[in-house]
This record gives sequence, C-alpha cells and structure tokens, in this order.
Amino acid sequence: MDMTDMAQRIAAGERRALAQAITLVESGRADHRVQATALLAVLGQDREALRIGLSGTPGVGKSTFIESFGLMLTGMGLRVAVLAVDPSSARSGGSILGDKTRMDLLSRDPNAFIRPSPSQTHLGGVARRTREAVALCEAAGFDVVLIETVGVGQSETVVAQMSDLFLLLLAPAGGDELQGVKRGIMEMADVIVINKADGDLKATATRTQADYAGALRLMRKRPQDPEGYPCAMTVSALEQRGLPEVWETLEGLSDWRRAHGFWERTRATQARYWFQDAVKTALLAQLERPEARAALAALSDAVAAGEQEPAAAAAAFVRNLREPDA
Ligand SMILES: Nc1nc2c(ncn2[C@@H]2O[C@H](COP(=O)(O)OP(=O)(O)OP(=O)(O)O)[C@@H](O)[C@H]2O)c(=O)[nH]1
Ligand SMILES: [Mg+2]
Repeated sequence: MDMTDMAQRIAAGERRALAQAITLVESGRADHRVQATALLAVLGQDREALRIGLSGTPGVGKSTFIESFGLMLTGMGLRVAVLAVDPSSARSGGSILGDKTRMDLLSRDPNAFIRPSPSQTHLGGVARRTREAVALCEAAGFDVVLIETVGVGQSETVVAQMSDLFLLLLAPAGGDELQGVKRGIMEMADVIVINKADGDLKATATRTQADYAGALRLMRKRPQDPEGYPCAMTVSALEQRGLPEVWETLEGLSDWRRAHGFWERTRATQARYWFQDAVKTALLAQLERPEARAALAALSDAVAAGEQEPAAAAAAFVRNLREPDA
C-alpha cells in the first residue's frame, strides 16, 4: 500500500480509505505497524476536531445519546465520527457493531462515521489504537470525534488521555447512588449529563442533577475550568431534549479553554503521554524478537545458575538490544 496515496484519500474524506487506515492501525502485524506509523506521519496534525470522551455504565443510554446527539450535530452541518474503547471482551460481537441498530440513522448519515472498537483484551493496546484512529478521523476532516467507553473504571482514564472534553452520562437515581460514582471519575468529568429525564423518571432526573450539581460545587476547583464548570444537566436522549444545551455547554467550555491556553496545554500533555507510551510499546516489541528472546533465555539461565549477577546481566542485555534492521 502506498501511504502517500492513502493519506491523500483520507484527507479528501474518502470513507473507505479511512476505514482501511483504521484497520491498519488496529492490526497487530509488524509490517502493518510500520505502515501505520508512516501514514500517521504523512498525515500530520494540521486538522483539529473537537474530541469528546463519553462514558457511562451499561444501559445508561450511551448509544441512544450518541444517535440523537450525533444526528443533531450532522443536522448543524458538522461531520461526526464515533469511536469506542471497550475494556471488556465480555461484550458479545464487539461493542458498537451490534449497536449500529441503535444508531441506525446516524450510521446511515453520510456526515457520520461509526467505528466499532477493536476486540482486544489488553486495554493498553486498544487505547493506543483508538488514539491513532482519533488522529485519522481528524485528518479526514471530522469536526467532532466522540469516543465512547463503558464506565467500568480504568477505561475512563485512557479515554480522558485522548479527549479535549469529558462527558459522563448518568441515569436518574436516588441520593444513595451518588456515592456509587467513583470520585476519580467525577473529577474527570467536565459535564455530567443525567439521561432519561422523561416520563416517570423526569422528577428523579431533576433531583439527581441537583445532587450532582451540589457535589461538583464541593469539589476542588480545577485551573482549566471557567466559572460554573464542571456542571450537571439533564437530557432525554430518547425524546431528544436538552441536547442543544449540552452542545452549547461543551462549546462554551472548549472556547474558554482555547482562549486561556488550556486547550494547547492539555493536548501537549497528551502528546507527551502517547509518545512515552509508544516508546514503551516499541521497547517491549523488541523483547519479542526471536534473537532477543533467545538472549533473554540464555541470560536467565546464567543468572539462575549463579554465573551472572542479575543487574549486570540485564544491563548487558539492554546494551545489546538492536533495531531489527540495524
Ligand atoms: N426513558 C428513556 N430511556 C432511554 C433513554 N435513553 C436510552 N434509553 C433506554 O435505555 C436502554 C439502554 O440504552 P442504550 O442506549 O443501549 O444504553 P448504552 O449505555 O449504550 O448501553 P450499553 O451499550 O449496553 O453499555 C434502552 O432501552 C433505551 O431505549 C432516554 O433518554 N429515556
Ligand atoms: Mg451502547
């Protein structure tokens, strides 16, 4: 595959090229990794989307929200990409692929692009691939990239590392359940959205929103927040209520952060993180090469037999690690 040609097709907004490129970054093959790295370098980072991380427990209405919110955005003339980080291999058939029925209209919208998460058990690998998929969607000219994850703990941190804004979706619930949301996740949220504020649940949703608004006010103020943020609001994804307000709230925050330098700062911090992550991944990949494995096995035996001291043997091993083609 010619990566310059591929890059041009992605930049021109060719969906098939984008889908192929995401498959490439998701691949575990070493030659694909080389191509993916080259492609990302050719594409550069001139185009910027608003990256929105979105988390919520199973059944809270993430898919319904993305369908309604996504359609609202495409209706405004924006191009929307949806990606997912799925920490659990337990979900059948790879997350939002099966969900495409719930995102039926959005998945058929020419201004939307929905990509199911790669089915993988190792969160680290999935995270890197999703981050690269985000970069590909930006290069393809999408205005908004939604990165969905099921709220089970660890995956939120990873999604926050690749998002400009973080939205936490919650269900209406009694006061006790406020304790159920882990503090760390609350602290990550820029906007807490109580979904299902309709029908019988409407009053409970309003109460839940007030509870969270109160809890947020008690939290330590973060430098990257203007007055009134983080905030809590109610929506009905099903009845498409409150969605323009969510968009205004997100835009207001991103505008403020851009104007005050926090946008660039966050992206710079994230770039550092992913660079260091890539270095670690590359070094670990070197350990998997046959020569390295053989050397490691031989030195392990020598250490076990007491012929070599562990630290000295390790230092010698690392000194002798070479690039595959060097
Ligand atoms: N009343 C009401 N029900 C909703 C709303 N949004 C979603 N639901 C319902 O809640 C259920 C779960 O919605 P999903 O959108 O599949 O939730 P999810 O968070 O994507 O769930 P997982 O993919 O399993 O993690 C469905 O039966 C939806 O119809 C809403 O705004 N109001
Ligand atoms: Mg879903």
